[in-house]
Amino acid sequence: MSDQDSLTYTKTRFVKSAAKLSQCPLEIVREVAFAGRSNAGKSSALNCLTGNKKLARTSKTPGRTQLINYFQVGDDPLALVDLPGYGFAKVPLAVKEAWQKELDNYLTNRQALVGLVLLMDIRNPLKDFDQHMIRWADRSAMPVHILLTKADKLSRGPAQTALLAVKKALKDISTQVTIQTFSSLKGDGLDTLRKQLDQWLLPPLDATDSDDQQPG
Ligand SMILES: Nc1nc2c(ncn2[C@@H]2O[C@H](COP(=O)(O)OP(=O)(O)OP(=O)(O)O)[C@@H](O)[C@H]2O)c(=O)[nH]1
Ligand SMILES: [Mg+2]
Repeated sequence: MSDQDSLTYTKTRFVKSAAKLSQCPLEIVREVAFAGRSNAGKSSALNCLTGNKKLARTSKTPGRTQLINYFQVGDDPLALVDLPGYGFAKVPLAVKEAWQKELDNYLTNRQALVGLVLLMDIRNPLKDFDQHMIRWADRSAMPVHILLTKADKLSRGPAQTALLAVKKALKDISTQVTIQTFSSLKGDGLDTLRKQLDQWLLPPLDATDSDDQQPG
């Protein structure tokens, strides 16, 4: 197991894509999921964090990530998870609903999940999907780390104003919520993100972790 103070995120590799909870890898005992509306920048953030532009597929066409994609960090049973983006308009409603159901099932029942990184475009935060996720996390006592993405699209003043506004809007949430600005393009905010992921993923893995098996 890791006895380091920080994980080496550049040592991250693709493990598998799961279409539903029952396909999620059992060997992973602890994971952090990246969630957010389609086009929020989830795959870009993962690529930036791992220094591998080809790790997660990014696209100018929203809705490209349709599966629960697993990326293992180093040799420990730890993973980063790229979730399908929500809200892609061109996907038929029935498909959207099916995905929402799978996402809810994953969030509710995945034992390995220890934290959620919620990505929101800094110019357009706290949309319905984001609020839904935050409310779910609050009810489930799941810690959330919010990335206000594409911060390079705003200058420093407006970016800080947006950060403060989101902090204020979430001040009554009782689950652990941390918020930062982030730019995959510039790499701004990477250290803060790494520290949060380390906090969630690094504590020693004990026997109780691996005893928890998810239901099929
Ligand atoms: N300027 C800027 N553009 C970004 C940044 N992050 C992502 N983008 C762009 O936003 C678009 C969507 O990024 P993705 O990383 O594919 O978004 P996603 O959340 O994975 O989208 P889905 O897979 O559809 O859910 C791409 O064109 C990216 O190049 C950023 O920090 N700055
Ligand atoms: Mg994606």
